[in-house]
Amino acid sequence: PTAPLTVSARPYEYTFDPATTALVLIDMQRDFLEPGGFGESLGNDVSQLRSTIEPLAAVLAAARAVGLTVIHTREGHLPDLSDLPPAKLNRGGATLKIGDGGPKGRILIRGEYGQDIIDELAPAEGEPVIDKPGKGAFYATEFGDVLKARGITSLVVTGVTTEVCVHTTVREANDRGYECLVLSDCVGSYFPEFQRVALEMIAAQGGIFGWVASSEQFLDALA
Ligand code: C5J
Repeated sequence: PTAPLTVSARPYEYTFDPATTALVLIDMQRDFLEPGGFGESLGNDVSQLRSTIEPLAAVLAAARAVGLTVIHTREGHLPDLSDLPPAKLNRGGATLKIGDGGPKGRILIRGEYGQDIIDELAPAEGEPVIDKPGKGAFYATEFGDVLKARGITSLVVTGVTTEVCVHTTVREANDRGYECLVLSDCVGSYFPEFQRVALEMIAAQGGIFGWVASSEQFLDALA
């Protein structure tokens, strides 16, 4: 066992044992972060999310250096769309729907170029990559089993988008007993006001879903 570390965070200090903590990178995919993908087809300005890449790359490097478990997720669907309910397909009024052909391949389809993780944060050998059909990382995936098998009890959560897949995953995780720290500059939203409020919602009411800290505060704790 390693010594617990403490991060200055909201609403109060977050203490974690690196041996039982995973850094989770949610859906840092070309389809959300680059032009021509799902995010842009929904009418969003993808440049809004790109400020997360640099701080997250620094956190990823530091996590790897200290041997923290690193887990990536990718939102996406099977090529035959059998895991895509109409309740998801028909959301959003997009110009391109999930499964349609776009400049980076079929939108949010597993195996397509646009559905994969951006080069800057490419998974390293041995890091689990969880393919998920929903917003939350636990729904219809092996994520929970991977965490249990590795004895993980705390999650440092990053990725996009803050109010959608990050929030859903943090809520699912908290209900399952995981302590979640969300890194404020390593999560991104297409809507600045959603970003601010989504982070406040996590730390409000004594940390109803978890804790919030900056990447700098987290890196200070790891140093
Ligand atoms: C969305 C996500 N926003 N990864 N997905 O549809 O947040």
